Amino acid sequence: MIPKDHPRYDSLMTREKITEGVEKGITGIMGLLAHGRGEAFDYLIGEKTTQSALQAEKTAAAMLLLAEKPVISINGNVAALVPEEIIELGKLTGAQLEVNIFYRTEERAEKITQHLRALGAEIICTKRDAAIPGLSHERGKVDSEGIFSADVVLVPLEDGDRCKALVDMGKTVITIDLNPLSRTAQTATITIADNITRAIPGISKFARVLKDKNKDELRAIIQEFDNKKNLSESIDGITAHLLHLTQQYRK
Ligand code: PTJ
Repeated sequence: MIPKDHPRYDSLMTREKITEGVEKGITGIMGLLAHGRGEAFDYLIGEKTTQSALQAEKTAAAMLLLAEKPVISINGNVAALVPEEIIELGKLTGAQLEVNIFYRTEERAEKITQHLRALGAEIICTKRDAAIPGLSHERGKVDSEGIFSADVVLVPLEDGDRCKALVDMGKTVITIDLNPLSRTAQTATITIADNITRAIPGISKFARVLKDKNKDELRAIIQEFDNKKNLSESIDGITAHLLHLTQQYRK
């Protein structure tokens, strides 16, 4: 039991969720490695949502709301960390949910689906009857009525190869990845360099505000956004945070 007044309470609770996910068979063992990497990058940005991430979250909300067919891809880490928040975002933006895991086993995919259903997810795309071109057999299988035919896909904590293959299909790809240097971060249409535990509620918050705006206002938000510039600002954010820390140590 982690005491609430522990200075690292939030971070430790997030760890508990990931390890529980592994115990329940929802999260893959590789998910622990990915989580550790995420934690390290979160330290580097100061464990807070930066201005550049906020801008990316706002743009992502506008894109999901403008999409004809938005889909949110869910893997083992996402299902363990933010299942309710993802379901809420889907409802707010009209996005369908699809379980799409990298280290695939049927058993784990089924457990994630059941986990989401138990928490109130209504429609989950579960077919694997279409293939993303350019990806080897198992890793490329998706639902023809889900990711395959989506115009906008939110793929948090995604592998770089699959992210690129989705972009190559002409889709608008939004990713959430604390590492602004990752291939996924570099390849996606929009990269949100923030912890998924903050990013999903952040996108939902913007979606609630933006859902009553007209389409031109949403388009204007998207047009203003430049992913390369935003990524460079994310890296600048890390540099500035480190500089601030070194100055404190030198005092
Ligand atoms: O459940 P599966 O089989 O689909 O597997 C999921 C993982 C995440 C294990 C798989 O997609 C994978 O191996 O991903 P990578 O290539 O390790 O990339 C995950 C990225 O997410 C890394 O760049 C991490 O820094 C980042 N990351 C990890 N935890 C978080 C995160 N980004 C945002 N929020 C986090 N909590």
